[in-house]
Amino acid sequence: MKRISLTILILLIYFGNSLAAITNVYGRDYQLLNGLWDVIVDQYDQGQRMKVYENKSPEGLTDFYEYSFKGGERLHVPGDWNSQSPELKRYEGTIWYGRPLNHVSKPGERNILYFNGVNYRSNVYLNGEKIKEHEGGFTPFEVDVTDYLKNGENFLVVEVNNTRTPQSIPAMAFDWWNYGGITRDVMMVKVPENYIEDYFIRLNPQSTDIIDIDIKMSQPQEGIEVKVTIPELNQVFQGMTDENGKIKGELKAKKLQRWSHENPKLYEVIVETSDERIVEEIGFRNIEVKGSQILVNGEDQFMRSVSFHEEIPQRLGRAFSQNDAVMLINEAKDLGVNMVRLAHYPQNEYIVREAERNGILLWEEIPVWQGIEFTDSMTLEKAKVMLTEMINRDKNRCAIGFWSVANETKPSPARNAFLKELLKTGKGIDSTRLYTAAFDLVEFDEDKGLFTMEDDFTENLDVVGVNKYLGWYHQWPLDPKNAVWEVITDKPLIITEFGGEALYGQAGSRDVVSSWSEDYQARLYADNLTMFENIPNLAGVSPWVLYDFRSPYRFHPTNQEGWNRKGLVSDKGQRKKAWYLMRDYYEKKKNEYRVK
Ligand code: GCB
Repeated sequence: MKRISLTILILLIYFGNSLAAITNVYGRDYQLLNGLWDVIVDQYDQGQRMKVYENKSPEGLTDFYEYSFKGGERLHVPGDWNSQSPELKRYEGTIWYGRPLNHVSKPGERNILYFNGVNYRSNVYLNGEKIKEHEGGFTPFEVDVTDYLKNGENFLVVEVNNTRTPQSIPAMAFDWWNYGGITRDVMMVKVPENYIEDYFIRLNPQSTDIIDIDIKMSQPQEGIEVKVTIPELNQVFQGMTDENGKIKGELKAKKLQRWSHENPKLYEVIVETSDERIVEEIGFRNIEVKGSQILVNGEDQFMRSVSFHEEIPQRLGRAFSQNDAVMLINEAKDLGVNMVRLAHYPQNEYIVREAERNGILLWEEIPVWQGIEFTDSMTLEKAKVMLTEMINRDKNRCAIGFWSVANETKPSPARNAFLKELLKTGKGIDSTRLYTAAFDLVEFDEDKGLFTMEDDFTENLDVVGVNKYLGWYHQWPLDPKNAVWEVITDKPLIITEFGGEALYGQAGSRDVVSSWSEDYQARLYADNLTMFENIPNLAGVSPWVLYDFRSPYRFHPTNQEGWNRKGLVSDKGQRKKAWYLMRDYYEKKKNEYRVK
């Protein structure tokens, strides 16, 4: 009993104030804290002992400190550290970031310091005092700093550490670069004393014209009037908060045009109180499952997808800006996609919003990627926090069609319990999306002569993703045109990964895997596309992967050199032969599934 309560206490201290709650930071009054920050590279983790967060300078003749933020290295924020200096290319450890912060307090104004993404652990200090800790590299976190700020100059310090550990998510090894640093925008968001903390505005899943509204103020105060206006639809909702500071309501919008791939209609939505006005663009659409079909706005749709990492291969670094988002989304669009699987973690908001503007549905997932400690209760709490932060950030984005809780996990009671908890957490916040996960469990059953899969956990999901590398990690057990699948037949199945490696420009035999040639890769694609015709419940495919990406997993000295070469497009942006096959396949699928 004692032990249990102690664990709970530790979890509460650790995660209790971790959750980013504020919705739509980019629609608010904010100041970017981007730019060059002073840094201290702390390879041996001595900064805590030296209290570098106090940012002291010597006073008197006998005083000295063996550190200083001033006059040393500087790093760009946002930006991973690995791409900013050759010495930091493979760095895994601690870097201290520091910067001055000027402040003039205004009556009735609160200041929320908001980090869009820091990989992986962060400790935040303001004027020498620790004000926040956070774990997780791909979701935002915030801290109300109003009471810590003084007028004039303040000093902000963030200790960032990207050391891999067995209890991290992702854990010890993963097939992408472990970029460290303050990789996304840092903002100071200015809000009134009692502000609109959170809202969830979406189409009622059972209707084509009822918009459901949930609003939560930062303080549990009754009787605050909140208004939601959609000018183009001539709709206004007005409500009063209850004693918890919450409002529930709905709008009926007869002439609503639903967001779709063909017409990604977004409406200006204004959420306001007498003290605050937030302007936002929101789309409205339905997504549901019927048998083995995925219906978008009631129409059976084939998911023509592709995956990419949050990486600009040409720059050898993490994507972090609107320009980066445009580059990635445009390359995906050229392939003819109507969906993107954001691999393998929530990517920055620029990417999500750019996809939405382009009518691209998104599969968003947390980095529960192989090797996770499913028996560890702290790990589960971390995963829940990540899922919550992801859903809180993006629940108003109609582009999000799928929340995925895991990639390539193996059945076990501990795994099942862990993932079930995640589904419960997710659905507790948002029950309007399809819940899913990707598995690599499909095998060829010699006796039946069929591809099958065993994993009872899939019963809990709306859609099942399958990663299967036939022609690469697995040999074909039979001619692709005779390769029939009987896999979770009562649900929609998306092939969430398939593919093989090729070096752009490398010619070789289309029959030899080890040729690492474009010719072999194209043949592998042709074979897989042939097999896909024999998957009765196939609702979409997502080749792995759009771009070659960097990965310390990949040792081959001439063909890989630290790159996963499964890209349809090379790291320099050149399209490989398989790209053209995929584009033609998607053109064909688009015509087969044309929206009436
Ligand atoms: C997978 C993983 C993905 C890897 C890929 C590969 O199954 O989900 O993260 O990058 O295989 O290339 O092996």
